[in-house]
Amino acid sequence: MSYVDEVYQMVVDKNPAQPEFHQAVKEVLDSLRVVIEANEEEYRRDALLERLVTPERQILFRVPWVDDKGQVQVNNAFRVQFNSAIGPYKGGLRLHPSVNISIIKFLGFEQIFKNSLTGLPIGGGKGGSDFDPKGKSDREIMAFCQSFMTELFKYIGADTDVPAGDIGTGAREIGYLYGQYKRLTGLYEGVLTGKGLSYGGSLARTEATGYGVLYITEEILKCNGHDIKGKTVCVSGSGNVATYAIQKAQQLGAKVVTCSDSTGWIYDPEGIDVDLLREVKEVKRARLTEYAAARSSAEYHEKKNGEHGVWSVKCDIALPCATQNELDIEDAKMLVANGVIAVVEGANMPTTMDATEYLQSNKILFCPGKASNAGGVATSALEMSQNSERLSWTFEEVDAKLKNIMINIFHNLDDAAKKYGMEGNYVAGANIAGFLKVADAMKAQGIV
Ligand code: NDP
Ligand code: 2IT
Repeated sequence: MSYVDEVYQMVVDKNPAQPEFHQAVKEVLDSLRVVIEANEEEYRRDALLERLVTPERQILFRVPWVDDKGQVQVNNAFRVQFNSAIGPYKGGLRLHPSVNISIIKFLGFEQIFKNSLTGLPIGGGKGGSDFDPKGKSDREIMAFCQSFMTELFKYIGADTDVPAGDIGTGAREIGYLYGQYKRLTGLYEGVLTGKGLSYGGSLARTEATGYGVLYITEEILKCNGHDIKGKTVCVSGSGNVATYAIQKAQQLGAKVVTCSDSTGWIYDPEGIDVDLLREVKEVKRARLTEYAAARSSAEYHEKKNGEHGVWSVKCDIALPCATQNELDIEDAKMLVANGVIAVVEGANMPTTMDATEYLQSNKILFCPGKASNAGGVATSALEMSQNSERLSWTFEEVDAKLKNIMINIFHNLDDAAKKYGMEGNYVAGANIAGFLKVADAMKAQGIV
């Protein structure tokens, strides 16, 4: 058995019932084969892959809190500090009922390579809880966040581990988490990113992930002889990433005709009205039915199992921005049949492995999330820099840096794919480029 296959088998055997983690490891290791085989003796001797797939530290804890009825609730919470070879652990906190150790480990593993691709000094980590923020009062959200931080604060710090937002964790949650960290430690430091602008947040961090997806999309299209202007775009999701992906796509002259949430999706042939979407989702925290009710050009479709949702709409560019494994092989076939040119992932691992292979074998430009959604964490790292120097940069300054980072990411992964004989395979390019820096740092730091 090859070294890659042995390590993958070890991951499956040692981490049973963690399908998302297995999937993320398989995708990365498979595309690293050429690099691993060229250095097999050294990597085997140093157990480099075994160390890479094993988190440095996993913290599992309970979060008790009291709901508005006086009932005590208990949630499971996680922080996986995966790899600190190139910098302090960095990665978001996901709050969603589906959260478990498999999901946090897949996200933490992906984050290692993503953070490496940004070119900034940040290691990989991820955390979260199976707490469901939907339908909770502000007081309940605060009670949960304070209890969560009362345990988490022991393990994080501006130079050790810096959490941020992810699904279900936005500005409100980061604020409550920050307040409790400060109260417990007495430290006013950049321990979280995605903070509000009045207490150390960075301009453009809110927009960064979605904007970054579009900056890289624009560059990919340009380098392959296409122009984003005038293209039709299908987006899934209607949260932080989706909203600002839609906004930037429109600013670049594309027309975005769909968005979705966990219960349904919108087809709006006149183009999604971002201001209305923000009002419905960010202010009212309501369902997309409210968007449809307020806009005559929009059709609302209830989500149904076995149907393709937003991927059934004809488009040139597809941007999955909701959650993992939301775009499967049947969706991929539908997109290809409808003439899609590019699929660029805004979410983490939204495309199943067979769908990815199908898109690639049909010569669709396919960019994996660890490259295309890296603008969020990159701007988080810029927030850390601003906190360290106790200054804040203008929106234009941060946005220009973000754009530059996204363009560099594309050229790094494109070059890596070419160098290893896989031109146009951006999955392999991203994994190889991300891996090489981390492997080099791990080697230099010895067996730790
Ligand atoms: P939000 O919580 O702001 O939005 C998530 C969106 O996805 C909502 O529309 C939500 O619908 C939908 N969604 C979530 N879970 C599911 C599910 N299980 N099935 C169907 N729909 C679902 O999260 P973000 O926009 O921040 O994150 C979206 C994706 O982008 C995630 O994969 C995240 O890991 C990734 N990401 C986020 C970054 C960031 O900076 N925020 C950076 C890089 C990647 P509903 O409202 O009904 O729950
Ligand atoms: O998946 C991700 O990159 C994020 N949720 C953002 C992480 C961060 O630290 O900004």
